[in-house]
This record gives sequence, structure tokens and C-alpha cells, in this order.
Amino acid sequence: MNYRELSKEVSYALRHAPSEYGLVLDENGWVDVQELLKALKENNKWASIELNDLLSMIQAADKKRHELVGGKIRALYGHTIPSPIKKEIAEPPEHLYHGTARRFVESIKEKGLLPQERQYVHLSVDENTAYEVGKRRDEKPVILRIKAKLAFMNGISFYKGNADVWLSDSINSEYIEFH
Ligand code: HQG
Repeated sequence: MNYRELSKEVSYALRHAPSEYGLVLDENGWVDVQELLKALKENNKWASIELNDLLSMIQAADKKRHELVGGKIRALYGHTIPSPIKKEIAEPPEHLYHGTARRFVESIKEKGLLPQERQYVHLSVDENTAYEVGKRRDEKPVILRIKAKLAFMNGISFYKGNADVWLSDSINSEYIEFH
């Protein structure tokens, strides 16, 4: 089974379009794993899928995108569905990083970091991770350093995605280092 392809489809279902799969996420983004399997099986491509395939998919992935616990599965970040996934507020480290495209920098200077299509702004724990994120949009990405702890102390909410990804509400440019 192609776990990369499966992971993309599971992300699509759990981040962007649960209703296309007849799924309803709970407020923390969870769905019953049997319901997801049932929905996937309707596609010939995944007709033989089993729980073990989802476990292998998570294990084989380059990033921890999904979490499967106690018969439920969810995406850990990236959601675009209209109803917000509830995340627990957490105190971030002093600095976090955001990798972006050169063409977005002027607008970020002006408006700060905005979630855009997603429910939260996505931040990285280190520069290397931010670089990889930015690379998706620009061969020479710009790495912004975010004064995360200060922003948090001043009332901006932060949330944990996984070990490498933090989420936050919009961050105005006073907390962003652009050099
Ligand atoms: C930019 C992937 C103009 C922002 C990654 C980014 C990540 C602005 C783009 C996760 C802006 C949104 C999320 C402003 C922000 N003006 N542009 N004011 N504020 N932007 O994809 O952070 O592989 O929604 O810089 O690794 O790139 O899918 O966010 O370039 O963890 O698991 O607007 O998705 O993970 O793009 O990526 P995205 P992101 P997966």
C-alpha cells in the first residue's frame, strides 16, 4: 500500500473535507477510526484497508501529522474546516520560526502572520524545519524568527501541534524579526 498517498487522503479527510467522507469531527478533531476506514473502503483504491495500514502510515510518515489513540484518529494541525478545532493553550519557547516565500514578506510586515486558509498560524520549533516549510513555496525561503514567549505573555494564544509544529492565533509584526 502507498502510505504517502494514503496519508494525503487521510489529511484531506481530517483537515479539509470530512463531510465528503460522511465524517463529523468532534471539537478536538477526532473521528472514530472505524468510520474513517469504512469511508475509505468505498474507494476501490483503499478497498482492502485495515487498521494496521493506518498505524503503518503514521509510522512511515516523515512528519507526525496524525494521531491514533483509543479507537479514534485526528489530524494534529493544518485544518481548514470552518468550525474551529479546539486546542489547549500552551506556553511556547522564547522563539519559534516561520518559513515563508520572499513574495509574502512585505504583506507579513504590514499585516503580521495570519492563518490565511487555515484555522491557525503554523510555526516551527527550529530554523531547519521552518526552511523545509518555506521550501514548499519558494526555492529560497525566508525564515522569520518569532518572539513567541513575549507574544504569549502579551495575550496571543499558542497551541501545540506536534513536537516540531506550534500553532497560534495571528501574530502582529512587532513580534516578528525580519532579518
Ligand atoms: C503566508 C505543512 C501574506 C504564510 C507545513 C504561508 C506546515 C502570509 C502561507 C503546515 C501572511 C499560508 C502549514 C500575510 C501568512 N500576507 N502571506 N499577512 N501571513 N502568510 O500552507 O505555514 O506537510 O496555510 O507565510 O509543513 O506554509 O501539510 O501555511 O506561506 O506545518 O503536514 O501564507 O503545512 O504541513 O500557507 O504550512 P499554509 P504554512 P504538511
